[in-house]
Amino acid sequence: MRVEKEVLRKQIERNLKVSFGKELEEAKDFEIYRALGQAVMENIADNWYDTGKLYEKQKQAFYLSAEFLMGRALGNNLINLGMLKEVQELFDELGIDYNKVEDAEEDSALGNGGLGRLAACFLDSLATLNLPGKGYGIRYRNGIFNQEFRDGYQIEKPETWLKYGDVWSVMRPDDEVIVTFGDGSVRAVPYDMPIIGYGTNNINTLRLWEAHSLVDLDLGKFNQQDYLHATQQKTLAEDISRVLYPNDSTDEGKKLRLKQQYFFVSASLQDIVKRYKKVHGNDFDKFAEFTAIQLNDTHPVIAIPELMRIFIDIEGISWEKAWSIVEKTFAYTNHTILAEALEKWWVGLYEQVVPRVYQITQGIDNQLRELLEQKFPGDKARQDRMRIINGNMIHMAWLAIYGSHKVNGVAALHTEILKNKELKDWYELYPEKFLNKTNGITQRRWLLQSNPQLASLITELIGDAWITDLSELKKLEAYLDDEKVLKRILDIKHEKKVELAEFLKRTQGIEINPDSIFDVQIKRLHEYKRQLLNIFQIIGLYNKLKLNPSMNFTPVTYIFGAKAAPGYFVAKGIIRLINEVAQMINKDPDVNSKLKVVFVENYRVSVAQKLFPAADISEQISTAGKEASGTGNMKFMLNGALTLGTMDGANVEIVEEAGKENNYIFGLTVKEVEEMRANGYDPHVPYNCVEGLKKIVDSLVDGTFSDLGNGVYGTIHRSLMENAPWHQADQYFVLEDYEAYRRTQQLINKEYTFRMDWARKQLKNIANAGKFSSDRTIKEYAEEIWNITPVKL
Ligand code: B1N
Repeated sequence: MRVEKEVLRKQIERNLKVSFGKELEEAKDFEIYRALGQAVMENIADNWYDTGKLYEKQKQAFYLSAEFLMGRALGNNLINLGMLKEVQELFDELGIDYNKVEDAEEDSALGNGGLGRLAACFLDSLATLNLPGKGYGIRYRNGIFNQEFRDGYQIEKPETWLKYGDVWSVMRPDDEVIVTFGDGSVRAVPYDMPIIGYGTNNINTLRLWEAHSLVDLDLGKFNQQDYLHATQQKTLAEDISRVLYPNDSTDEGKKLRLKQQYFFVSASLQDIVKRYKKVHGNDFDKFAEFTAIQLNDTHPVIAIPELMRIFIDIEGISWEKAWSIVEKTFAYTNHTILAEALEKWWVGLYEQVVPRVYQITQGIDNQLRELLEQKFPGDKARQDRMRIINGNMIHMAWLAIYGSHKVNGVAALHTEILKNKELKDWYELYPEKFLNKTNGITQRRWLLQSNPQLASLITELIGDAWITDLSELKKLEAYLDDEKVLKRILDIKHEKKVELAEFLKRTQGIEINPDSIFDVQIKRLHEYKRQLLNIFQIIGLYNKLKLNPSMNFTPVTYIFGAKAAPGYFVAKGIIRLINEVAQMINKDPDVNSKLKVVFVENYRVSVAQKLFPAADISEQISTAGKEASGTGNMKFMLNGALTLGTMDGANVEIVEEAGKENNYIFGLTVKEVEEMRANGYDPHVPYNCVEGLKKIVDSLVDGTFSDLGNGVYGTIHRSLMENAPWHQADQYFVLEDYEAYRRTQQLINKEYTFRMDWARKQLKNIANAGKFSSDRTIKEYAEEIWNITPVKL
């Protein structure tokens, strides 16, 4: 988009005057950020409107998701509009520090982790590819909590991104709808965010719903001076979109969570049907020809009975016809096989919250039972396993598969596990429904924006086509033996490490050495992701360095970033342990020139953008079979970090593309994990046999470390060493994989010193990251699931 610098300056000055009553010279960074954001919104208004009109007559894909983890918008929007350079020049002329203005924006953090960030990357790709697609979700007033450390423990603070409103959202009062629950109705008010494609005029939309009360104030109660109850209804309604549930990969099962799900699903479907009728009238025969709805995990799956309700009760369509449209409309993505994540609702709760939808869900369950008796006559066990309503619980994944025409996993290995294990019964019933869609990330945010130095080098070498076609990176292989290029890759990595070191000094007062290896594990805290394995290896290293200070060793900085679900006791204990080990090591003059441990506080998208480019090693060490895909692994790869990982999730495909010899793969495979489980794994074997391991494990309970009396270290120790009714000892194979992990770390420590060989491995990874663009993923969804085609403004 071409906007003259002079015009932009005038817009900013005008907005500062209108919104804040200030001249440019008096304005604070935050106010300038707002004024610039407003100017962007003004400049895109026509294209945004025209894109909406253009899509009306097309088949559209609607991405229903309880989470969108967008991060900051300013830098990304300016880059995608092609305005960043002009803005930076203008700010230079005006003596404004652009970076400070960018930093004034709060992250939009309406998600927990990978699932929410994937949704955000998908929106970027849809817009960039000129695909008629739209996101629907919830406008949580409070996103994922802010994390602080006190005594090494995580403390949660409310996140308040909407404290001063949001410059990127536009309220659309005319599109308000009513959502009705068993105990009353609320207003759903939509806010639209523009999703600006890179190098195109198309501007897509993310529509987020806010819950409001039908009545603002009970005047009767107010007049009786009962002020608390006078606003009670308002508060109860607004509670629905108040806060994001902070669980990643666990089911909450709470009434408010079900209300949130039904709230945004019902509002979105009403919106979709209304728009369809505007163009096609009451002819619903073509509904599925013009509408594709993707269900992002089971969180929006109540959409299946809800669309049935709308068709039958409101549009007067027969059950049979309604069902055939529904099946053709929906598709479902599964993101995890963890048992604790599988959503099941208690029938009593579900019936109370959505009574009519419950009746329809019963109807769907009955219909499925008939089908199962037909397909598997007499196979009572199988029929029971597959029932949607079973033992007073409603199984949302089964509802999703039955009501969708396509079901996908998020990496090749994950999809195979779905077909052969977790969803085997369903795969046997509907083999044609299942397919894989390996996740991806947007190179616009994760390379072009986060690592402009590497982006420039790449563009200098192979041109800039990679920005919208990441497979172009393959051309970088021509430089594998070009020492000048390899040297520049090393220099850029060093520059990003210096930038990160400065950031950590400024924000946490910690000094780290950019010449040390930066070994980074950033992801939600979960036992299956095995941050514990990482810190155990560090403790072992510390013990060894203490005994042998002159040991040949390349200095390493271990960097962690992770939030724990507030109710996840063990995860919070692991955070405390990492912080305690960090403190012990960092203050020990015997080792702290060689070893450092940093736990980055309040890890989030904007901080991730500084961490990925600075990493030498990408820690992807989940127990094989547990991580559905991972997407951080792809961001590291694209920025030239080598993967230290297990054969899990998309790691498998990463090393398939870049070569095992250019990464560091270790540990049990899925098959080996299964065999060990079947043959009875006893963690006492590695505990007693692996050198140094007993001392590490015992340090949890022998007084070396202290959990300050809450008993969490004891709990962790028992979870490793003792069987319990609900899990096997060391169910994530931390002790079993320890030695292989330690050896691989040792190998890295040596190979890192061969700088040119290391740089070549980096380049191999970068050059083969093309597959992991979300552009590729979205093209596959568009062609194989949604059947939508690009239409350019
Ligand atoms: O989804 C990501 C994957 O890359 C990760 O491997 C996977 O763990 C993640 C309930 C989840 N699976 N399930 C969730 C999130 C919130 C919630 O309330 C489950 N997140 C994933 C993208 O495919």
